[in-house]
Amino acid sequence: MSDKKFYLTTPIYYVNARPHIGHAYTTIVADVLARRHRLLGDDTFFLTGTDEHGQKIERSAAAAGIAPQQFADGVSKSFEDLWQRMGMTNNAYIRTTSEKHKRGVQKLFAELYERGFIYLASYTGQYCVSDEAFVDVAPGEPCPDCGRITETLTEENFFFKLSEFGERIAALIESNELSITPDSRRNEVLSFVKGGLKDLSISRSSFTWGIPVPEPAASAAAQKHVIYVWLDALANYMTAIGYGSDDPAEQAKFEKYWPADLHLVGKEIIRFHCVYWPAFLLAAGLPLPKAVTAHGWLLFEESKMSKSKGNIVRTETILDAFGDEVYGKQFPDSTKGERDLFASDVLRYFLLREIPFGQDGSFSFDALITRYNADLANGYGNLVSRTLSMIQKYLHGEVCRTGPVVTKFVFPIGANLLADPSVQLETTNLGKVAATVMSYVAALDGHISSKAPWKLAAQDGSESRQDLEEILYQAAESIRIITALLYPILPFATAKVWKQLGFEKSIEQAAADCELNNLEWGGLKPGTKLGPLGPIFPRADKGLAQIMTDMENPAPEQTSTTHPAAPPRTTSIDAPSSTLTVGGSTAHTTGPDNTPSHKEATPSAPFDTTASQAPITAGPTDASPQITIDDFARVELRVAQVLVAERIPKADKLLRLEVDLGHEKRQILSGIAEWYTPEELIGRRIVVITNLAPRKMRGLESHGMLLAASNGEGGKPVLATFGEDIALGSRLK
Ligand code: ME8
Repeated sequence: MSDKKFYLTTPIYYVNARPHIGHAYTTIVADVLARRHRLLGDDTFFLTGTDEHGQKIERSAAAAGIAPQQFADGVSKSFEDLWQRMGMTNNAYIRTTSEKHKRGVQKLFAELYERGFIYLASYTGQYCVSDEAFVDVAPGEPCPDCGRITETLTEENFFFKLSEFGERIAALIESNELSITPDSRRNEVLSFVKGGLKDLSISRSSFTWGIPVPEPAASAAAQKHVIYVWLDALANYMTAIGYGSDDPAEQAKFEKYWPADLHLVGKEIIRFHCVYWPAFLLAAGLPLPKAVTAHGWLLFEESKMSKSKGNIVRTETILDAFGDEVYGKQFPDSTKGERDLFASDVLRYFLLREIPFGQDGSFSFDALITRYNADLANGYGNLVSRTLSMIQKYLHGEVCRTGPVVTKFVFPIGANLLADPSVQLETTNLGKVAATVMSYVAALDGHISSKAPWKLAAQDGSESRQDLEEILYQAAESIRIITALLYPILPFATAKVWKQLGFEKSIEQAAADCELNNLEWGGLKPGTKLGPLGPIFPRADKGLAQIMTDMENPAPEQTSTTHPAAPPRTTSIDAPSSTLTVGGSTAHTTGPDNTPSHKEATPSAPFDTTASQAPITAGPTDASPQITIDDFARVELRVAQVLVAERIPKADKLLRLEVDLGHEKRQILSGIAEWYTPEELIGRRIVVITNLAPRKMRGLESHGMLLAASNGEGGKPVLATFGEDIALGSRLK
């Protein structure tokens, strides 16, 4: 046992949609590191959880037609269930709607207020709901981080004196007291901090789904405020281990584990963790986390996999497909739990091996299958089964060594292994470990082939018998070491290999007893009887890629109609917005077989000026896939009034409109110039799709789309409008 503690965290995930493999990636990396630190003997605490407050969640719940708490309960459970299916070893699962968290956040806010770091002021500026971030852009301009539409806010807010902390934070980063890796992220944060920090709004008063600002600050404000969701969320790292609790046991836990040793995050939230969070902690007089490490993004079809873009791969697809089709077919009597853990190993290995840590990396089902077959089925798995079956066949299942010890070490698993940095699972070399270990597998395979134990077995005489024993001992002992090295990455599969090697103690217990850290040659004792043998990694058929693709894109009749908080499987909330067939437009939204296609996930629109595109027509056509009510709810349709309409020079088909949505005004470009004069549009109440990603045309941004129906193919589009009075901004549902 070491006398060190190791507290590591993942981001807490938003509950606006169910998990995808991007979330699994961070949680897998954290679990690998947690297992590694436990086997080193560190008192390890691994935290994950869900981020459940804020405007984004409030709106998602409203779109689903259920209360935010009920919505959050459903999605948070789908994250928690998934981590359980995957055998994650998190020590706690924090939910920001839990009472213990709310108490802790209010304590932190009150602390900052009492120490004079919070003041009340009025805020007018742009807010990106998707990132839950205040952004420094002009009205109408998109968010500089995610490119989505920003909203103009004018609110009474509590402000945090972030501007006072720039120099201290820069010094802490430069001295590495707050370590940020990789360097590119460290430089990004430093240049942001050195560019000057502005005070930060840390409350919201225009909606209610959040933790109320506590007294005495609350009484100082004219309105009711909820705490800004990022202050709320970041505090989870402390509330989960007892901050804000009256219980002495919880307080002791906080004393023991805080500060965090490592916050593991995706690169897009580095600023929140390396600027805002340290500033809050400095202001509250609390110790800072020791390190923040940012990984890159999993890309699918070249762009970041994200819930709102809809280009996601669900982890459950991989668990079900690899679990049932590969493991389940080999072991028909296996439990679902075993199949899940097997498939989880496959994904763990792939992500660590394939994605250079810190960089973006593409995901594809083909690559997953190819890597699995090459490294696990044909590589490690084959090495184990050929070695152990030779011991079974030639040595009656017993690891023997009756002759003189010929060699102590087998290339390249040599005496220097303990010191070899390329097999130490640290954040800096996560991707390399799997590659290095696989190079050992290949070398050992070659060594066995060159010594040809099967030839030795066919010869008579004690010398050839001793040589046979020696080479098989070397192979089995090398497998023990390789298996110990791979345990944090492949906990399920290595447990099976461990048993087959004949160890009575399970690999988990050996890890807990710090025995896996013993990479000294000779850990496998001569005389050890092998356990029952069997395949570890059955080969995966190439056809599995199609099975997984089909699972991600179910035929319309398979699409569930459950609400987003319901358990998987449905495309409902994760479906790409571009696959929604509003009013029956199909041409650009479905694949050839009429299933939603990731490839064609570029939003296409009726009057988004690419006049060749099919307009949204009235009424479903036969070609339209069915959508769920949740799909429909994702499209935000609102009543707007045209304030300005004008032609755009050199764009015959395009009009530039300014529309009033009640609480905000927007610019929209529309390809209706052939059918409508600007004059006949001004003053009309129309329907606008307001949550489309902005598009740039002729150097101008379009922030939305008008709704209309065409009279036949290519006929005049007629704008949807209202026969009765209706307030601007009202939502169509
Ligand atoms: O940002 N590739 O939550 P979130 C790799 N609630 N990792 C990805 C990924 C991708 N394509 N997509 C998501 C939030 N992730 C806040 C965090 S923490 C106090 C609050 C992973 O649901 C990655 O870790 O948007 C990323 O930082 C995180 O999920 C964002 O999850």
